[in-house]
Amino acid sequence: MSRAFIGVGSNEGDRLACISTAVKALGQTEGIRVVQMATIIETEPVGGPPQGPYLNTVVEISTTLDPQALLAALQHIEKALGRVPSKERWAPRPIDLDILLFDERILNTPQLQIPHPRLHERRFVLEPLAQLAPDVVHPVLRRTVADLFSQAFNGSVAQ
Ligand code: A4P
Ligand code: MG
Repeated sequence: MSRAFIGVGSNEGDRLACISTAVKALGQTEGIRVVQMATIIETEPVGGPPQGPYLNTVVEISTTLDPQALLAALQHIEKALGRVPSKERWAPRPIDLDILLFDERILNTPQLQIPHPRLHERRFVLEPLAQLAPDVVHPVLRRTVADLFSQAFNGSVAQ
């Protein structure tokens, strides 16, 4: 059984409904159990073309899937929620599901990088992740999530 954290974002359509449908679908996927979900926060878009604000959160799961099978499951849910592949990077989307951390695994293939390569520079990821797992250690940077958050944003973890 592995412990993984999934970054969840939406900035198109009924954002709250998209997130709740996606999290429900995650929990209904064979081999995935949803353990906990962070507070949903509204965030300004980072990068990409001009677009509306996001709702973001992070979900902790326990899973028997390997990272590639988990990615396939996430992409299946994204597609079911009406996400169409975009040529443009960081385009608006009804749902984005990213693997942030997967145990202490480090993976660098063209299809899948774990930890997520931009995790440590993004408030919309670090804030909800720090709420769920402040003591989890980033296996490449060798810092806790709480450390990464306070270092990047001078933030303190809400209790
Ligand atoms: N991929 C590689 N590693 C991973 C991983 N750890 N988890 C590959 C998930 N996918 C991974 O992703 C493109 C490809 O990344 C996938 O086919 C997979 O093989 P995508 O979801 O289709 O495209 P994307 O999300 O536009 O690209 P990318 O580079 O993953 O974007 P980011 O860096 O995740 O940024 N601003 C706010 N406020 N909130 C957001 O949620 N999100 C983004 C997307 C930009 N700005 C944002 C937000
Ligand atoms: Mg993505």
